Amino acid sequence: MKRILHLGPGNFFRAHQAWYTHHANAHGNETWQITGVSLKSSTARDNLAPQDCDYTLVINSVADTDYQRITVIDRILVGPENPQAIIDLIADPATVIVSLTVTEKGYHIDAKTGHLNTGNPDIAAEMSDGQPRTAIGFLAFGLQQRQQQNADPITIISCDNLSDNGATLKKLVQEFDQEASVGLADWLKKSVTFPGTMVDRITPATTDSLRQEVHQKTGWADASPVATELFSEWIIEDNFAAARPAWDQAGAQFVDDVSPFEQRKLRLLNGTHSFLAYAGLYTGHTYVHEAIADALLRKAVEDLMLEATATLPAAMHSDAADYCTELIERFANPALKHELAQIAGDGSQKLPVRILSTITDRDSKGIPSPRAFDAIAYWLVFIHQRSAAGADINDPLAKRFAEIQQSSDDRRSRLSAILQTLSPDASLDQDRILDRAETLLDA
Ligand code: CS2
Repeated sequence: MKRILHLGPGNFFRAHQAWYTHHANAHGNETWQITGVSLKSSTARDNLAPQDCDYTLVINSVADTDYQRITVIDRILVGPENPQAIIDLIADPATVIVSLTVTEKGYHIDAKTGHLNTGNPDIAAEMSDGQPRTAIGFLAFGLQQRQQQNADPITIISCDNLSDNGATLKKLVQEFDQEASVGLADWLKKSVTFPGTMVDRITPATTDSLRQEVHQKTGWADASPVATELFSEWIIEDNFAAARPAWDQAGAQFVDDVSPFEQRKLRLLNGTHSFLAYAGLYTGHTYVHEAIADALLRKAVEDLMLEATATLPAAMHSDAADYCTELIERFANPALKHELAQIAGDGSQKLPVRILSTITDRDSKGIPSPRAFDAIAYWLVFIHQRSAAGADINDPLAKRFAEIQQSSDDRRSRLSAILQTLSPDASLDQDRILDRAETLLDA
């Protein structure tokens, strides 16, 4: 039995990687088990432990619903309760892969420099007291112990929506290593790989009505079912330091270069998702399928898809139209009940990757990006309106947004300060975005 240690055992991971691993076990020669690690809250462990970490994956196609019991997770550890147990597992030779879905903000990238944000209080604390708190800290200290104990090669896989997620994670671990003198540099080069990945499966948050549905249909009072769509895609750079599950037998693809697939997914799916979230909430919708049924929003999404497609590598052009048509069908799936508010969270971390990237690429060729500008303007309006109403904002920069709200009586300067948090390229036509946001606010 081989182990994957997975940081961030949330819904997306349970609909995606855990599902692939569960099905790969049925095909491969070797059984892989996944141990989950929650870095902050104990909720996943508290819900899953009493049911042996099994759960129901509810797969919603437009036509029907499939209820699959996934049995690949053996336990879930909670970082703050016993950090050493997690370090020991990273060092354990039975652990062959460490994977992550910790969301964009879990990487602690400084938006201005692109480097590890050593000013983050958790990163600074773990560097000074050697007690890991973040994914990067756990990796650095866990790899340090592995190097000292057995030095077996290991693969670290980021499954988050970052551009160049493998290389980015490697760079962050190297920067932590250098800054905190962990002593990993040579061994990292020799024995640790960080394959890039493109991950895709739309996975809403769990609701009480999903729990009731699962109970009714399967007879099992599952405390933690996960709903997802039928579509699933996982493209993985074939760069493993040691063994890997037969994920390809379950539908994943191993390729030499993930980046064209990753750019296409981030800019087309995630970019238009974020657009729909902010523009849809502004327009009064609650769910993605409602927003995409709104003719004006749908047209805007199609325009944004065209803007983004023009920035993709040539290899992605021939089937781009089919890809976009399928995306719109996926968004329109009413069974998913995917809340726009869920996608709207953490915009400060998501928009640079999903939208600014499209703008920057087009700007460099002198081509305007009106719909991508709109996406940023709707986000500005979202942050501005919520700040003004004193409502909670789910974003690591929430405190900064509250300060901006207090900083000036002038609306335009507050909007401009919010825009600065994205660290936009100096050449970006910011006035145009601000004008658009003001028009939306005055409408
Ligand atoms: C969404 C993603 O919440 C969001 O930001 O855009 O979680 C999206 O559903 C997945 O990346 C789909 O693969």
